[in-house]
Amino acid sequence: MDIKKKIVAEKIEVPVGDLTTCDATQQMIAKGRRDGVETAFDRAVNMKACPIGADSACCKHCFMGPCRLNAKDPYGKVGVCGATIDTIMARNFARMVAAGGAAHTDHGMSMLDLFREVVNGNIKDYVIKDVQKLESVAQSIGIETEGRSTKEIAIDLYEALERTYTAVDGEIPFAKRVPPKTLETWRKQGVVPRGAMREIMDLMHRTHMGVDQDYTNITRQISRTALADGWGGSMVATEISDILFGTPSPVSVEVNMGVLKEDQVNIIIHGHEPNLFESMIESVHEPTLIAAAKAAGAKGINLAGMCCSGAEVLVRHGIPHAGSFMSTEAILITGAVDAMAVDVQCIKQGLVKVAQCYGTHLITTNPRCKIEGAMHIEFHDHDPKKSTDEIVIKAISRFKNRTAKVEIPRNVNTGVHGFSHEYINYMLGGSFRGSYTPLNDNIINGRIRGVAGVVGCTNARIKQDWVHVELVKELIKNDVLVLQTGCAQIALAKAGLTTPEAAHLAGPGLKEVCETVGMPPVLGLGSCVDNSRILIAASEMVRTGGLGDSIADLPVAGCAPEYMSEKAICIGQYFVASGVYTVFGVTFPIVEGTKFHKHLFEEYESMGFGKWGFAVHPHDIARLMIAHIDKKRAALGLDKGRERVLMDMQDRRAIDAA
Ligand code: SF4
Ligand code: MSK
Repeated sequence: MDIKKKIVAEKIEVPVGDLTTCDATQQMIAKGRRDGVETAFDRAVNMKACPIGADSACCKHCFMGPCRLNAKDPYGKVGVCGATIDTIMARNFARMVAAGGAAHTDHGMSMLDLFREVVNGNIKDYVIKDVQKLESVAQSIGIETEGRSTKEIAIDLYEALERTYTAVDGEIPFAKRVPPKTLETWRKQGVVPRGAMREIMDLMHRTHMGVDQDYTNITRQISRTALADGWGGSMVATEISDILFGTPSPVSVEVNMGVLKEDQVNIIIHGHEPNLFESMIESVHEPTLIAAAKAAGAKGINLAGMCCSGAEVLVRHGIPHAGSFMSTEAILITGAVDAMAVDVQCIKQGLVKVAQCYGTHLITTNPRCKIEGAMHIEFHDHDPKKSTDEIVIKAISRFKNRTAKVEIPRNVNTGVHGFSHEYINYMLGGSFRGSYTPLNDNIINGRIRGVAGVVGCTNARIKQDWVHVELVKELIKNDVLVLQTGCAQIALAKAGLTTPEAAHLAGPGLKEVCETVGMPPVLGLGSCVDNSRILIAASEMVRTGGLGDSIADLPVAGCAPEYMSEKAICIGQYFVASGVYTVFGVTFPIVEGTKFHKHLFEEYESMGFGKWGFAVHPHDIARLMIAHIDKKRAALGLDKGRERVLMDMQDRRAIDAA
């Protein structure tokens, strides 16, 4: 036995079927173990999460600490400075929101930088692809479009949207899209965001040692910052990406590791920002590079996405998607990946070792994200093909010199994705009477019980995909239409639930609607920044009428059952602050029974917002979400339209908790 295998053998090994329900990922974890290669799945088993950190009961905001409190007796101790458990947890939560919000808003700012340079004519490789979207976004924030040139509108839009980041006072531009009653709540509670830079700076300041030590006041700024992401940075990222690269519409697409091709040069793009991928699409179609690949003995160049980079082009171009966050190391174990190019966010450092074992080129491209041991080929918007062509050349050279044994799982699934809120509008109403009226009508008449957003990551501490799939099956069985973004939709695509045929798994009402329209019961909307599409869809439902005056009135609920990132916490908070009941799984970084917990999980709803929920088992999560949807239906007087459902004690407890 060589040294590597011995080390693996000394560690705890869990059967692959307990780690993931994804057959392809199971196959690759098993192969990795045979090859002496470990992944995050193996590391998670061998590294117990720190229990104090998991409860967020520790503080390291100054050097009189770190101070550890006891989650079992949360009020039995305070930090050296006297900070209570509520202050400590609120500050920790705040910094997660600041980091998650910064990631999304910086992504949005990169898109806005690109847009400015395109509009000013300094960048020629990208153009405004969707003029209609440009005009509708401009109109939504009061920019005149009638009789004006595309360039004039685009300049005004850039200048207006810059305030999403820089506004030191006032309200961000997309506040104009918020339903009036929801906006009224925000103004009353003092959470309408200024520019993201201001909000994040404010949140970091007040969570410094010795500043804000009132958890309710910290929470106010947490919400304001999160809203600066959801209705600010993330929304800018989505809208500008649509303007530059096209607004998604449904496309049938292949997912899973079987999209790799043994006889072709395989390139994976992983990360978040679509500009790298868009340029890579150009490069792999470059005749000279295709000829070079053929000269190296390949049949062609095969491009696939992973994670949210993959989700961006899956919904816009139907480029195959090879897997979610937790499958990114596993796919390298196939030995078939010639290059994996990454930009920002959710890129595991563990990829470096796995790539080295199989001779794959792991290439970082963004100055914000270099990884020790990875090759760096910097990507520049002003000359994008220089970088992506070079990545293709590296991949071809690795193909030519492939030494790793190739084993590609055969799993390929097909799903339909690309349901932008614009397309949902069109799909339900047709091109002449496109509107959300049919959706609202079907909710009012009870065919559709409500709408759920099931979004977010996959996580090494929970069986990959299992919660996503079981939860969504339970929701659609109960006539709840499901909207998805990020890695979540890949789990459902692999399970075959993103096809119109999956309607047979839905309850009778939802099934009827899906069959009439020809849509799946699970609609994939895009990447994790595209949760902003769900906010717009919710606003549209309010505007259309019949379902209350604010987002908080809607029979909707959100969930990230396998989340792992700080971005997810920020997303959860902006949904809660927008009025949505939002349930998270895995673990929750607040001690139950504390005042801060009560504030977010109970009091927040009475202030006009949504609130947080938590459960781990998919059926428990479904029960909480459905009970909340039913509560909102009852408040709207819509409970008469549906058949009475016999409830057991567990269901009643869920309603009480919701
Ligand atoms: Fe401890 Fe207070 Fe310093 Fe935090 S800020 S580490 S609780 S002394
Ligand atoms: S990539 S944030 S694992 S959805 Fe957006 Fe997936 Fe979550 Fe990263």
